[in-house]
Amino acid sequence: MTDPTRIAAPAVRRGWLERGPGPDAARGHEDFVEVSWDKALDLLSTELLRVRSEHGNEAIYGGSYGWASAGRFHHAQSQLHRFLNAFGGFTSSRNTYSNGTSSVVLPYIVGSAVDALRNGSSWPTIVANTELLVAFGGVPEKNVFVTPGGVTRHHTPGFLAQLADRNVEVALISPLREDLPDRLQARWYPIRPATDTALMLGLAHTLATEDLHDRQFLDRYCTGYAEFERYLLGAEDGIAKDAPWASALTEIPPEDIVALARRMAVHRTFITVTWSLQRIEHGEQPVWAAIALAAMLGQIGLPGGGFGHGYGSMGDTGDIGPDFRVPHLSQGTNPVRQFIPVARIADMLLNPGTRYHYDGTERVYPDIRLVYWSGGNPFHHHQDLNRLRKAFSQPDTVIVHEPFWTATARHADIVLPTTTALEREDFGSGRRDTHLIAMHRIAEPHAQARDDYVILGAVAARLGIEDQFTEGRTPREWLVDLYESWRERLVDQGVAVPSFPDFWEAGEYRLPNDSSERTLWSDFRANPVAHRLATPSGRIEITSQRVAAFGYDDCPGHPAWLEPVEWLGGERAQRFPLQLIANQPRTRLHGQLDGGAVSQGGKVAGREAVRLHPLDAKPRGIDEGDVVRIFNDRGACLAGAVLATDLRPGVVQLPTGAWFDPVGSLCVHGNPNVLTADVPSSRLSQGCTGQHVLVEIEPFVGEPPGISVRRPPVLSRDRER
Ligand SMILES: Nc1nc2c(c(=O)[nH]1)N[C@H]1C(S)=C(S)[C@@H](COP(=O)(O)OP(=O)(O)OC[C@H]3O[C@@H](n4cnc5c(=O)[nH]c(N)nc54)[C@H](O)[C@@H]3O)O[C@H]1N2
Ligand SMILES: Nc1nc2c(c(=O)[nH]1)N[C@H]1C(S)=C(S)[C@@H](COP(=O)(O)OP(=O)(O)OC[C@H]3O[C@@H](n4cnc5c(=O)[nH]c(N)nc54)[C@H](O)[C@@H]3O)O[C@H]1N2
Ligand SMILES: [Mo]
Repeated sequence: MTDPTRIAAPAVRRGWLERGPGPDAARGHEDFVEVSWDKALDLLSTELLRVRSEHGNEAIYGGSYGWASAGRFHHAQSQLHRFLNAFGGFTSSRNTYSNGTSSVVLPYIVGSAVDALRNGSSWPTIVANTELLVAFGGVPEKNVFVTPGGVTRHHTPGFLAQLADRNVEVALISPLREDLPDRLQARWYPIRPATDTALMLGLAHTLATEDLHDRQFLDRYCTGYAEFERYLLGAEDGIAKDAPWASALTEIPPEDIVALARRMAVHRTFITVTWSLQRIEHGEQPVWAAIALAAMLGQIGLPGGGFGHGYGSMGDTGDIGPDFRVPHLSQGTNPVRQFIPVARIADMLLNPGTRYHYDGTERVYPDIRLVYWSGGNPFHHHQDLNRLRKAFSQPDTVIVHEPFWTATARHADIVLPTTTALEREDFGSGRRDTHLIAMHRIAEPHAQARDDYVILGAVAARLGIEDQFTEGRTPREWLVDLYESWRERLVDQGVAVPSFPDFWEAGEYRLPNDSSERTLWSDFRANPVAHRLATPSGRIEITSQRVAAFGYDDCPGHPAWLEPVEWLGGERAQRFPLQLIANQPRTRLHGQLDGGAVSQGGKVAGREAVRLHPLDAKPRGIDEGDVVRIFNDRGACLAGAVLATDLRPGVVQLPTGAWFDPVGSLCVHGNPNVLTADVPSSRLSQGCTGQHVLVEIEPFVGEPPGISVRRPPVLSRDRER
């Protein structure tokens, strides 16, 4: 709450204040001038009006991707979208960095992305019925403590303990042993990163050639298996995707692949794929191949069998709360149709007017003049940050609301300090949560910080849209109103819900209708006609004619092995021979509270810890605790070395989230996104591929540069104040 990097007062970049709006390479390199709230809000409203009248609403990019903090009413992105909609709309973003590849490809395979991503089989059903859990990417326990909106009960660790108690057999397929709790006694298959599809194909080939596949299931519930089988057998390309073939790519012994396939065929088998597997080049393939594999086993729709996505990726996956909408603020509607797939932000800013492919269509990037961000940190979440810096020099104006001086705030022109969730009132609940909690204010706003809602309300007043945006309510009045209208609907359905004052005092309300017994696609299995999937065939499409018809060579019509660029088996690995896994951090949510004690406690030599195998460290002269330089041809970062044997040699792990702290193209703090490539998963989904990147590592010689991002940028006071 009182970190030195809290933003104390509205601030304007000096160059923007002195020279006015316009593209500027100085953005992110200049000092700031603190101004009064009135001056900041006047500048902001005048600039919004200028951009709208000169370039139209489409020139405003308000995608504003990011998590912000827990709480439903003060959700920063919803507030901003509601405001911009009232102002006439904005260019928006689609999908997520989390599962933006799956959310585009799943509808072609199973008719909907929502089913697999939100309504997956519940943990209790899995615990009670699964005999063999084949976990691609593991079930990383570090990830399950968060869900958007704020999760109130942490159930997943308990379910993992139950799995261990029942001695469920687990195959952990991951380059990192720690992706599954030790107590599960999994068999570890330390796969070469990015080759899961090859392993799945090898397993599928074994099932097909040993006649272990469920022909009846494939006939009745699926379409396009025959074409996929021809690919498996190598009918067209002459390459059988058999266990030896898969072994050469995955570096898992062929006999282990065959043995695993046979075990999968005789047991109730649950195949899970973490979201990380689709956050890479050709990320559609492991998801599609896993569904094809589960279909061949014929257990989709059976309790404890079939396919699951995102177990261990988030707290809500498999959780037992109801499928329920808790009170939330309406965003209104956006009159502007223009959007981008969210991870194409830098492409859009750098290439206005350029054509690109997306989901079977050809689109054109808009010409953005004003970027408005609230509740997100693109200098955390986007790839190739040196390229993003160039992209951020393009617009006329960048506006950021933040509680902290993040790198994104430092790359803005107008920076407005906001409260944190601790400094205001709200209610919180995550998807599949079992409770709605009252979030009481526990501290006064820091310095001059204001709620996003209050800031946007004041801008709305200057723009003549205050009534539309605020409807005349204070935040407390909104909370009461949203809660009470939600309560009325439930009471009409016969559910007992306390009044707002009672809820607020009790501090929480247990939501009705737990759904602890749940099997994905059980209805479809019971009656594939009445519950047909929303695919063209109504069935699971192991081959999709629609996807095939798009003609994308980076996403053909059925699951296939497509060689990525950033992998250990390719040409690029000769220059950069280590595969860096940039996964979610154990000690924080993304870049949030990086200055706090928990996150700082995990740093090594003041930088983010990079874990590497002694077999990779020793030949490079790297010892435990050394400051190392991690680099490739896009950039470099410093990190603190930790030697570990629970990861595959050749693989190094540096989580995301160290605040970007650039000195030239070097991040001195250890943000992996200076290294990652800004390339999409494919032309189909245009999803984020930040999980993998090839690098080289060397000891850092000499005195390492200090960390400056732990202090605010240089600030001076406006003379008029
Ligand atoms: N290399 C690589 N990159 C990745 C990933 C990866 O696997 N590898 N994963 C990606 C994924 S899955 C995601 S979801 C993204 C996450 O990326 P983001 O969601 O952008 O990251 P956060 O750090 O959560 O950013 C939220 C920001 O909101 C601010 N904030 C908190 N409360 C408030 C508030 O009330 N108001 C306002 N205005 N701001 C507030 C916080 O201080 C914080 O800076 O990162 C992606 N980036
Ligand atoms: N503590 C914490 N929890 C979080 C978050 C956070 O920032 N901090 N972020 C949340 C968000 S927004 C999201 S979207 C989810 C993301 O959930 P995920 O994307 O599933 O999480 P990651 O930790 O990035 O990756 C999970 C594991 O996949 C493994 N993996 C990487 N590459 C490969 C591969 O090629 N093959 C195989 N088999 N395994 C591989 C890695 O070892 C990694 O630990 O996490 C959520 N949970
Ligand atoms: Mo995410």
